[in-house]
Amino acid sequence: MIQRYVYGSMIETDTIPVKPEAGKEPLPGFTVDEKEHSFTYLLGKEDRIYGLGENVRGINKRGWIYQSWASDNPDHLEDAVSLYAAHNFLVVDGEERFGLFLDYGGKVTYDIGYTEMNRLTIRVNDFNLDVYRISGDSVLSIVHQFREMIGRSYIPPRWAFGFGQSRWGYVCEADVRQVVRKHRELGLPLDSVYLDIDYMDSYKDFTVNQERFPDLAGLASEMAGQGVHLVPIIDAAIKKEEGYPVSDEGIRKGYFCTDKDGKPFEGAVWPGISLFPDVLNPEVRKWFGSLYKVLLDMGIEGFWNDMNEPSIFYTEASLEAIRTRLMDTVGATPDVNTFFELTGIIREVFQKDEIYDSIYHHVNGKAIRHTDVHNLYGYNMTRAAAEAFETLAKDRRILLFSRSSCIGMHRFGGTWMGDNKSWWSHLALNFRMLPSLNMCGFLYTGADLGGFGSDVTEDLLMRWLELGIFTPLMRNHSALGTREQEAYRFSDLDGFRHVLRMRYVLLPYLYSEYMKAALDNKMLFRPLAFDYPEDHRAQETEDQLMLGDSLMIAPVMQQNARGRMVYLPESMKLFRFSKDGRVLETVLGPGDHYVECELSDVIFFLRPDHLIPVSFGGSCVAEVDFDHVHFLTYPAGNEACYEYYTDDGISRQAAGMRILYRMGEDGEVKALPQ
Ligand code: MIG
Repeated sequence: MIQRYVYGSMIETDTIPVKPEAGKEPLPGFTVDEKEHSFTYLLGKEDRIYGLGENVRGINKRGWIYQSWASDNPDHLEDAVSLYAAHNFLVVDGEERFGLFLDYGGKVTYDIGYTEMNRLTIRVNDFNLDVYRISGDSVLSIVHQFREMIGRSYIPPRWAFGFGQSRWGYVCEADVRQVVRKHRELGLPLDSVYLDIDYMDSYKDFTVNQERFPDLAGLASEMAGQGVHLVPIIDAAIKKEEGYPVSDEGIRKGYFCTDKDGKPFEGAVWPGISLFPDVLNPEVRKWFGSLYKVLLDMGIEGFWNDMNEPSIFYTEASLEAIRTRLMDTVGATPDVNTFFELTGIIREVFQKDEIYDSIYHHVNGKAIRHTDVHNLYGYNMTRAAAEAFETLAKDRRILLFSRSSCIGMHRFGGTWMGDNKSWWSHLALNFRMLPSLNMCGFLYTGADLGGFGSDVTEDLLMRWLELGIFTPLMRNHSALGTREQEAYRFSDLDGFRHVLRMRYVLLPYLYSEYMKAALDNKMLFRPLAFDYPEDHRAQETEDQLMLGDSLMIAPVMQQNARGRMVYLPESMKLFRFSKDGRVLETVLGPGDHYVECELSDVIFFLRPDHLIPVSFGGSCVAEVDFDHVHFLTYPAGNEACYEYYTDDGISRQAAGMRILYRMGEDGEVKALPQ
């Protein structure tokens, strides 16, 4: 059951395609303080809080303050309160059980047992929002109802489930060719190479640097011949430059966000002083989306949208304030306090709230302060592209994912988890975000495998890939200046080859489960607590996840570990695939087990009377045989069935087949007649 509550009058977000009627009675269980702009709920001692999509900390969110405020925070530690996206959906599970969604584009603070351990206080910036309360008899039913309401999740082309190699630092054709050649020569599977900002001319969107990429269309088709897709980045900010058509036309037509006087707002990002397309305005969205055509026409079939929080390094005004402050120190003898103040002053300019306060959108003739809709920016940039693709690429799916997002964007594209670090703690953090993102409709997601910032180690990359083989987006990405982290840079080539190949072996299952999750509004990754709600140990397990109908995953996320403890809520069959071809299958009873997992081993667990369709792999998705699958099985006395979804992997309609496979008494798995 979903109930809608209206407070003031919200700025439309287009998150919910068909809104239920609003009720008149007050929001049950909450104290609503209109002056404080807050909603307060008393938490039971054992209540668990799930959700908030992309954010820091645990699967159970209790015990911290979180903020919905899309932020560019490449150095996030445990004390961050928000990351790149803003996802306003949570579920309280305990004495009562309900979901809560805030339809709102501004800043929201969730004090979940931080100020007081038994108090949940949600505070919004201004009191104009819709709140939805969803009740149900399980967390999964609540999430399902929510997902039905917000609409179907984005479906990428099937090749986007292949392995992608990326680095901020591939600056020319030769760099791209080298990556592909290395992968093909060494038998490392590969489906895509990502182009970061250096493919552009002076960081200008929709341009190509003619010296470094003299023939991008030619390169794209050469790569297609090798089963590889090029995926260029598009940044939110448009370089302000006379003679650059995007800048000129946008200025002429009034398509950029403005300052309070109605002049185009200028902020500095990679291209230098830049303008920000007013993508909240439908006409601008149409225009901005149409610009992608230039790259589609070159044979490009996928994009990643970056910097769309939007990230703004500084403005002229904020620089001037720094200059003035620094000038004050000339000739003076600064004391220690001044010294520390000065070290912070430049850094603090970055993404300052005051900058956002000075930006305006213009929608339907009305000016809207950016601060009130900040979290909707990345969503609408990505929506602009997706809506354009509906006509520019009528019949086929285009890969599209975004750094910033808000619920609603899940219909238009996927998301990656933004800049992380080559840290074991970020591997674990990225793992824990998978189910919370799924709750919010984001199914096509994954992290920068190996970590974006800082220097990776061989074992961290291997372990991260061992998680990555299960995430829909499987991309190794790293930052300029960090240690090179392509798999072929390291010594255990057999290990990396084995791990990457396992992705392709598992693809029939992974794709089938992804598609069913998208089409049926289900979660792909679930905390154990959602599947085994009565099991106290399951409720506390945050380093294992259910994946689709049949699997549980428990990756090794600790350095120098050669295995790990795994908790089984029921009996399961452990599979361990080693690089020398050995496959171990052992049934383990419920309870705790130490499971060995050498550095390049791939382990997972199969539920009783469940099946997993697998293939013999391939060096790219096109080589995987989805029509003739075979099965990993764990017969445990009952009928074991699997509903296998398959389609052509590219049509927009995604009108595939669902084939029911059943395992007979003899252990043979056969398709049931349709
Ligand atoms: O300020 O384009 O998250 O993936 O490599 C950094 C360069 C800008 C941030 C993205 C990252 C990308 C990088 N970008």
